[in-house]
Amino acid sequence: MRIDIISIFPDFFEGPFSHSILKRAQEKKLVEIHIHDLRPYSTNKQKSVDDYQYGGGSGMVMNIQPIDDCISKLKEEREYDEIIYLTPDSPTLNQNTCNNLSISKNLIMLCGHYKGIDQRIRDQFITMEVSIGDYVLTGGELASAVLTDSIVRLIPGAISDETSALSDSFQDELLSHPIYTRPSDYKGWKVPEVLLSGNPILIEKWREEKAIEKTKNTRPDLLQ
Ligand code: 6GU
Repeated sequence: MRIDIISIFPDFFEGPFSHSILKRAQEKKLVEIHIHDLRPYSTNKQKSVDDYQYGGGSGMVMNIQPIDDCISKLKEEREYDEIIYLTPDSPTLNQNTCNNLSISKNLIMLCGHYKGIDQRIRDQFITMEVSIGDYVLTGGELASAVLTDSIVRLIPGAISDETSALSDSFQDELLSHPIYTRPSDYKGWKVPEVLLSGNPILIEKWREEKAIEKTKNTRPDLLQ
């Protein structure tokens, strides 16, 4: 998989993609992540990438030209499965969308800033719009890092224990059951007896009950 991220803060991504599973997935060549600084694409003298809003109103709008040139150049080089714009005024990301995107070959993610991008970019280029939740971030960078993480971990081989991605919360519409590790007794706080029983049938039954109980209490909407 190849992911091209377009941003006016390219340095932002030095952190999120250089650790743990995302780092290893790149080392194993399961994914190539390319960050594109939008500013050099601007053809005006000040290299500006935003301007005032037609019709008035507070907040700047990202210009068409630098984004057009950047996306057009990328599209000349390869075909993209999706050109994604990260913005809060979009459908909310869920596990199903992550699963679908995880089988893509090439993806572009465009990070919005200020009030947003010129609508004509959305009309002409964007094939998919994603929000990561009902709250507002200062820009699309964090959102694209979240989206990238959620997709890359699903690429076969990215997680050493593949069954672990399958038993994630949300993969089967249930939240995860509680988990424990050693010691079995810490300051008198004990691990549930059944997990020490060695009986896989009882353990599976307990985990399912706990997952349902957890989902009922925390996210009843998932059980609808
Ligand atoms: Cl994708 N962008 C911004 N700026 N804020 C958000 C978001 C995206 N998703 C939720 N909040």
